[in-house]
Amino acid sequence: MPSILVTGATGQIGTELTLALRERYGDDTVTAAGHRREPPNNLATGGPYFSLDVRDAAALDAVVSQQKITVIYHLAALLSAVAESQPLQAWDINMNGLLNVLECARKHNCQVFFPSSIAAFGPDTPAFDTPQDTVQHPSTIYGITKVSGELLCDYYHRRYGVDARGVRYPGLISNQAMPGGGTTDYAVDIFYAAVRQKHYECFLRADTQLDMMYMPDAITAAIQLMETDARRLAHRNGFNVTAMSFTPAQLAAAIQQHLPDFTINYKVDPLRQGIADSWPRHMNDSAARAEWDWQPQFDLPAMVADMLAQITAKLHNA
Ligand code: AKB
Repeated sequence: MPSILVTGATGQIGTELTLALRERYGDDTVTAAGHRREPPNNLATGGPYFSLDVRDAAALDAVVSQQKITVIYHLAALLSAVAESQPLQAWDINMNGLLNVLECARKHNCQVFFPSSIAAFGPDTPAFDTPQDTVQHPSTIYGITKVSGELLCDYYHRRYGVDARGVRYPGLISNQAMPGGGTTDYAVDIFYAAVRQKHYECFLRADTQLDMMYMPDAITAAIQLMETDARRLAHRNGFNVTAMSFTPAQLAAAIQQHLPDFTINYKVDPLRQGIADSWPRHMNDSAARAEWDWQPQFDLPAMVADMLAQITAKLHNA
């Protein structure tokens, strides 16, 4: 049985991943570590929980030693828009945090999951059918930390044999912990606004097409990749994965299928629009499909139906 540590456990991915891992492997075998946000009750009391800043190498090492950790899902990071407003802090958290995790993994022989992003690509990357192996010249500090992270994980595998693996996530849509400071956050915010006030003011242009994924598929991707027999993997880090690709106008139209009164207007935020315009529109994820059987379950209509049902119930019970 693995003994797992999830860093960034109170974040958008971490909250749901921790609960899914506890369900799969047992509550006591999954240690959650968060830093900036208060942990929700089910995270803090459902299994081991530590308050941990991943930049503190000694504190990280102490948790890994004490809990006899064998697998680290390293999710602690600043997202694209907030990183752009604090580039030095983004570098510090995203790069030094990862370096500490990889050093710990080297020392304690742990497997590592590192989430890269569509942000690891830049304006000169092919925007459609974006290949697995292609030009990576990101123009944001977040993207620079993501492409550097992919390379660092590959380096630790080649040089020290650390079993580091990862995917390039698209925008993630979820209904438990809110995302914070990302460019694709509109695709979550829109659902809360649709249920609460039947109107949303979108900070991206109507025609901004981006890859997206519903959180249950994102969780499956991480666990499935980590459990794949290493002999199948020609790549290790930065697997392109996507489930759907749409624009804000298309998402609004899908919501209107359920809520005909829903309306949207656009007030473009130049920072986040500039970031979105530098990312690919639709990635090719055939390497993930071939090497570890990646297969998303949710397309746009299925995701919208589930999101509206979950958020309606959540706001009703609040
Ligand atoms: C963001 O918008 O910053 C993230 C991402 C695509 O990595 N959701």
